[in-house]
Amino acid sequence: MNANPGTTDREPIEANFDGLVGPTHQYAGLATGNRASARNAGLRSNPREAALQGLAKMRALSDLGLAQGLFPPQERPCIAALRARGFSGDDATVLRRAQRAAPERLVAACSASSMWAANAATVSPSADCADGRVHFTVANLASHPHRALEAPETARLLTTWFAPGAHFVHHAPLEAGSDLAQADEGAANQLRLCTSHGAAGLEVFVHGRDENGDARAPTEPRARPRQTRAAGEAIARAHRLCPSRLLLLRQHPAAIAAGAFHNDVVAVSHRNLLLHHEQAYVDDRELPTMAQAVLGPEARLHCLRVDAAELTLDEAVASYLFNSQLVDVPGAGTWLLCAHECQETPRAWNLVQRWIADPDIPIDAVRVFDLRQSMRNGGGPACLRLRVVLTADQRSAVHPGAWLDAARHAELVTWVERHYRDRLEPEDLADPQLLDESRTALDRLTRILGLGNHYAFQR
Ligand code: SUG
Repeated sequence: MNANPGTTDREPIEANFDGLVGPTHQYAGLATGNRASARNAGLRSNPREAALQGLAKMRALSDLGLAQGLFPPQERPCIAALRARGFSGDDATVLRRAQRAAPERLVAACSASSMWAANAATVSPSADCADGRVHFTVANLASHPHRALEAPETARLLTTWFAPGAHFVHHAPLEAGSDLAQADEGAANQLRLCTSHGAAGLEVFVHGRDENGDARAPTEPRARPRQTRAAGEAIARAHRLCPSRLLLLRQHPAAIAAGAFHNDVVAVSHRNLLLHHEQAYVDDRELPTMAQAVLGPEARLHCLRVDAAELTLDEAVASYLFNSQLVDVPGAGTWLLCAHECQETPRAWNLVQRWIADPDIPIDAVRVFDLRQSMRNGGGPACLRLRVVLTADQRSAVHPGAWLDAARHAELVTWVERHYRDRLEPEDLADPQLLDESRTALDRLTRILGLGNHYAFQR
């Protein structure tokens, strides 16, 4: 396995680490404010197709010459979470009892939500941090029980892939607090603007709620913000970010109510380019000035603000246009990687065509991905990946099992085809056979990736 796919020079690169979809991928309607999750609750899912769709995206990026990594799925069903709720007996009994007495706990304990790696952590490149190391803060995902379960295993994985020491620093998930005052959903609410990935950048942390609001306050669920300002402040301190290169922005309540439960549903940044909906923020007037100051007077900043007249918030959420990935393809410029739903939303697709045709806008090509299995739960291309900027030395310090190339892709496709079901109904979740299949699959995966005894059931 080539641990250094892509460019050969020593320029820092941006690597994408995608969450591999797990064998219990399902539609449980668990996510407040997420329209797709609510709309598709109870549908039959296809975990095999979901995993293959995700792997196809990873393979495509790797084939384009980008550094592509992956995060293995988490252990689900999470029997420990059910035992912690007082369910006892052997594992099959725990599943049965939970299904009878607390079905909502069972579905949460089965969610494959760790696939949305943009929510795994907030990452600051070493160029932004006073100690010159890459900082990670695991997201506590405290606003939803099925997502809060992810944090401990995410922390274990990140320290395996990025060994703490000279290059990487890891921070535990923030204490969320009883009023969720430090609720944190990771990089999905972080933007970064810079001249090149290796240069110091402006980090923008986006929140839906400041210290005066309680996430449990009786607002309409779909308008309930998930991320807090206090979380951004705490992360900025922990990561040792420079205050002049930090901006905290408030999400517009209209965007949250329309289904932008994370900022990455209405905005995406890539080096000196920011693409966002005009209703993304309450007040973003400071952003261009601060970004220009960080980039320097010579640098060109592209802030592409899409008016509601061109694309409504509803269209933005339906198309997931702003959840596209923007990547530098070696020798071929900047590409926008979008979901099928973007192509199927006429005004979103027109915008993409216009941007590509405009020589003044640094987007050169578009590529469309079929991620429908994930999209039905509100997870688009950008949700599925965590970006990590790495210097050449940092890159060679990453665990070799973390990377995906054509050979590993082929191995994982065979693995998925052998171990994943092609249909899963809500009532299947308590099937002890599914637990067995999932554990067998994950056990094999740890061998493929050289992960050791990563999962609790292996220890
Ligand atoms: O937290 N959906 C996820 C989708 C996360 C998308 N991530 C980003 N935007 N970065 C969520 O809302 C749905 C699970 C279910 O209903 O079964 C869910 O958790």
